[in-house]
Amino acid sequence: MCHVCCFSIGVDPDTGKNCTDKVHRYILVVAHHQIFRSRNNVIMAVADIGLIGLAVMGQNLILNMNDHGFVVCAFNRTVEKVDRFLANEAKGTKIVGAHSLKEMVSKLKKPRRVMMLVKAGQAVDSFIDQLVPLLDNGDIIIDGGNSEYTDTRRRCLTLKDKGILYVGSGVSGGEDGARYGPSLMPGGAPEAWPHIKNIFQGICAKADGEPCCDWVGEDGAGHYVKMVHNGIEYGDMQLICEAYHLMKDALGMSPDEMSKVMTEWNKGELDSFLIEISANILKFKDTDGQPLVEKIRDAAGQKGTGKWTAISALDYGVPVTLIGESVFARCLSALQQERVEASKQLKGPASTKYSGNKQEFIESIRQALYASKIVSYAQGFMLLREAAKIFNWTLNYGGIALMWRGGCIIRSVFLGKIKEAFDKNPHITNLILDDFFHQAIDNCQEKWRHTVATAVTLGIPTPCFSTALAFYDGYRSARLPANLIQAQRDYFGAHTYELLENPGKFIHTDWTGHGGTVSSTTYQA
Ligand code: NBP
Repeated sequence: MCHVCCFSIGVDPDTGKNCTDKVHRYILVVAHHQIFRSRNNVIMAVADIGLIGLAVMGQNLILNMNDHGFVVCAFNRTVEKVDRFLANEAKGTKIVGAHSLKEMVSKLKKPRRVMMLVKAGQAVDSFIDQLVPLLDNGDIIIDGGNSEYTDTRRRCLTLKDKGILYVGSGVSGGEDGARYGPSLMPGGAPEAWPHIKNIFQGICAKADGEPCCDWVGEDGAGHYVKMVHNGIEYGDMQLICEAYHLMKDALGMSPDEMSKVMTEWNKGELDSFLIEISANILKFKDTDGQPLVEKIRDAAGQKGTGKWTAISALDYGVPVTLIGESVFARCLSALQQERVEASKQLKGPASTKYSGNKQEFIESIRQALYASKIVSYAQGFMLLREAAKIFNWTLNYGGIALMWRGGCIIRSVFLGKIKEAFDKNPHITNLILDDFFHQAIDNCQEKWRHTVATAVTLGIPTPCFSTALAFYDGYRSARLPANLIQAQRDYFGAHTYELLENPGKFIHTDWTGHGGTVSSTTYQA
């Protein structure tokens, strides 16, 4: 008699005898069921989470989850990649695979948790469409890609009607972060959080022992916060590039010298991942012994999240000038051939060399970088505050600073100070009004101005240092020249204006003596 039949009637297959022991009979029947189920392709729900997308982020996140004791079921559109992954990177782990979404879903414990790490856009919608018929009420779909927050809002709403809990989570830290601890920014259906919290807070980076992951807010909040994070990343990168440009052109420093300076900066208030890698990049030599960085074509690429942040800032009327300039700086860099031609014709100052004290100017640049960075983060949080108002999100700003404190590309010591500022006063109007940052800008102000003025004199572009300073001066101005703009608008388009002494009451003036008294309500200029 075969083992299955023996088990089914309670016969010990080794002895052929009827088993009278109750417990043993029970074990035999359970064994029978297990063999029966596997022979009939009834699959056991063994996995804590399913993960779709076996490119760099997906594979590393799966391995990270496995390290933390979670059983992951892997799936990918190109199914051969599942087998390849199981036979190589995932060999010897508890990771299981699936050759179809149906198989993956059948291997998941309930409520089922499915995370996607696929190309943002149509691929996400396509997987959602295929998953929904396979899932039950209360199951969870998580999108860990760089999706636009507007898409995440739409998906949250649509899936809510279908009883599925949808989460859009920012994932930052690149390949290494995904493998050993990313910064995670989940938002969406709040009912999902208790079911994913253990996994998310288990695998994320830790800063001073605290997880760099917490619930961000409703619908698109997670992806919005990730978008602003990426915008700030654009700003930080451009600021470092401006410091590099000044040291290289104004001071004539070599990459090795600049690397040493950045290594020093990384020991103080600028301590951050991006300064650290910039120091490493500057000292990196090509096979011929020459610095590799100087051989790289100066045309920056971009995937869009910086641009989305700037668009969002324009949409909601928040002056996020530094991120905007950093996106435009990449656009200008991309016109490389045009610039090469223009450089042959357009003249600047006779010399780009700084004639003052080199060490003092290096310190000025450092202070300009620090003050500009403070302005950039202040602008980023202004945008988050406005978006929270518009979308009715309850954002925990100190928590967001902590999420960015470790694991992600903009991780830095500085973010700890931002968390402290929000802990002290969660309702602070603007970060630069916090005592610590206010004082820090005061300390840097003179050298910041000197750096920008020198850059202008020498003809070295520093769009982000400059715009940060212009923002600072604008923000601290009780009176700006916008009164003239209002007068101009009213002059040519009867747009009306308010008087200082009577705010809220809009009036129109017939400036030319031949205009009418009717004001405009529709024309915008
Ligand atoms: P990619 O962004 O390169 O995406 C590769 C994955 O998307 C593969 O699984 C691929 O399947 C799948 N895919 C594509 Br491409 N088109 C598809 C379609 N039309 N339908 C279904 N699946 C499709 O991978 P990644 O760099 O690991 O990034 C994953 C997500 O995480 C992206 O949204 C990315 O923006 C985000 N992210 C990336 C990083 C990073 O450092 N790379 C950091 C943070 C966030 P296939 O194998 O069959 O082609």
